[in-house]
Amino acid sequence: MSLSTPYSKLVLATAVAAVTFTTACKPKKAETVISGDAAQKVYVAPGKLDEVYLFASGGFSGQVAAYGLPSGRLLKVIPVFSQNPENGWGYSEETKAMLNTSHGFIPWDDAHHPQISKTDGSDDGRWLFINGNNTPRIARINLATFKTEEILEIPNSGGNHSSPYCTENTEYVVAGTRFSVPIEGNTDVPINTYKENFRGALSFVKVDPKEGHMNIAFQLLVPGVNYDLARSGKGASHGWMFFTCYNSEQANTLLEVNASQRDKDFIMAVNWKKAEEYLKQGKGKKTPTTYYHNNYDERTHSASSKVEKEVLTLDTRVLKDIVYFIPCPKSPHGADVSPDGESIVASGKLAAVIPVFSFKKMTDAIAKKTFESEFDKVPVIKYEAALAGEVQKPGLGPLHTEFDDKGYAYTSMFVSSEIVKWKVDTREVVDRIPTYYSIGHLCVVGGDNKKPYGKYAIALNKITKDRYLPTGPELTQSAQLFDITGEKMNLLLDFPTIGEPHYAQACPADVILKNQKKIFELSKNEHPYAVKNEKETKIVRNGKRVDVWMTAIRSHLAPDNIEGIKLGDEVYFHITNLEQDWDVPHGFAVKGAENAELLIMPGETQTIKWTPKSTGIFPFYCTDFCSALHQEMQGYARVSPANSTVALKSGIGETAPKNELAKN
Ligand SMILES: [Cu+2]
Repeated sequence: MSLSTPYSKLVLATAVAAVTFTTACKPKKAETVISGDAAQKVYVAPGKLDEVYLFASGGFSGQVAAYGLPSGRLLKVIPVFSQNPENGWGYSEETKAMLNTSHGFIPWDDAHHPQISKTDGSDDGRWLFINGNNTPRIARINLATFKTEEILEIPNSGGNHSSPYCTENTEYVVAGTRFSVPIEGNTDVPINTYKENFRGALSFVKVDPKEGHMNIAFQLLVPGVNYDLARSGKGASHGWMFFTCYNSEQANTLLEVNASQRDKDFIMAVNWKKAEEYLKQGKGKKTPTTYYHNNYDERTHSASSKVEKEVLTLDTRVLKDIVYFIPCPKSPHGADVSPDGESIVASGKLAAVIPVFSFKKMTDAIAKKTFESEFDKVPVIKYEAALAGEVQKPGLGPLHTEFDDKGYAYTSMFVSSEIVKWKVDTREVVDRIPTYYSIGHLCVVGGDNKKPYGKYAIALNKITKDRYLPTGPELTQSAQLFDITGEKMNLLLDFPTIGEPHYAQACPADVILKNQKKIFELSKNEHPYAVKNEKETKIVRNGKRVDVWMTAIRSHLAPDNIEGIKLGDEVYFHITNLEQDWDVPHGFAVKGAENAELLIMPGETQTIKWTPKSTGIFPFYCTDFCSALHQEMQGYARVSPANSTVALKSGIGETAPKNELAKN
């Protein structure tokens, strides 16, 4: 079977056959689908900048990667939920607090869905939000600094997968739980009491419009099923969110079989404006829980953790006109909203059609109570009453849809490994192109905006058999770039990615470039151990704790000779980078330190903790090649026995310590 197999044969394949399809079939001559001018279209000449930023999740790496398009060049890995030895994230004393949770220090997670903050339904380039799946969290990255500034734990959730999605003006980032779990009262219950005791929670996280700070405004307690991807309404449907859910069978074991019984699961339509009204009327209930809220303060270059003790909840069994179900075939993965906000596209992974719902028809149906039933006290709208129409014969395994600027939708087909282009108003399929292989999400530049940029679609693939030089049992993960400016889609480029490029968002480079921060102003550095010039450097003992106020500037560290540290001491090197010039970080590493090295931006102060394990002379040095004399940017720390008489001294040049030998 080749990827050009006609649809009529493909549609006969069962889901089981489909799984084998992903590994058994590969195009014989994949390279021939590249058109002649593809190389020119992705060539970015030396010294020229890419046109688009692509932010892709690192999946199981817990990080985010920034790529330039159309070149596919990796620009930066932004550490988020996982420690990162490239710059000391999660190792430096200032950043450890960012990884605190109610389960303790969690230095690794699974990150899936980057989302650029929005103003009037378009990417504004200020922040990038991303979810931590395993220990439910949302992170906010500042796109002026490409640093993670905030991590908020999400309570009452199991698997923060359906997250984080911005509303039209980033009023909220919204997070749905993947696994329903027991929430209130006794949570130590038999697993097979799922139907009685398990519930879902949808979290609405308020975003401060100036600083971006996040707070959980409220949680909606919803029926116990599995929640999957979501999108906010926009334009006509602003004020609503659309989540897909699966496992409406409410099974708790062998979901592969037990959660595929029903023909249809649901889209949950959430009227969050209505929820806000109920909150104003005081109908929210304070529910005790524990979750961590970690903030990185750019003035002190330091993070702190706060423990939150309650959330406001609204129960949809009691307040019945906040949420509605729309039936949706079959094991739906995501609901995507067209640029005008009128069409809600559902992707049922096992469905043979793509249903497109009409926001207007849906609200009419709600007004007329055209319901077919209730599910856990939530009204279920009649399928036909909300349906605008179905995309017929789209392919196998529709998974995720994004939109361009010309009225077309692009749907990834996981099972038949292709992107299908169709017209939003007529729902007619107009083009299809293979992906290599097993595309999950796709991304169109600005593809979830009110005004998409279009031009490129990016496939985020799961499997890359035969596409790259092999690297042992695990091959590189990969994205593919398609030109979507013409009637026909054209493959331009494959490029390897870090981790799993689960989902990505892309926006024109200008949107990000205009905000770039080049240095941290030294004069505004409020870090408690900051020093503004070399004369202020010093070393202080307090019991067994030794603090070193150190500076780095091309091409020396001050002090560079330290004596009088004793075995059993804990040494804290606080290094301030005195440079005030773009792209001149310094690094710091000391022999035997358990932590990774630090990378310190111009004007910033960062701290590494070092507990020497033996006596002797320990070199330290700058780890970031910063000048012709970078190799000379070094120093020595002397560690003496615990009972030594060597005095604590430090200095540089003329002031370097001249201690005598210890007398024992
Ligand atoms: Cu250096």
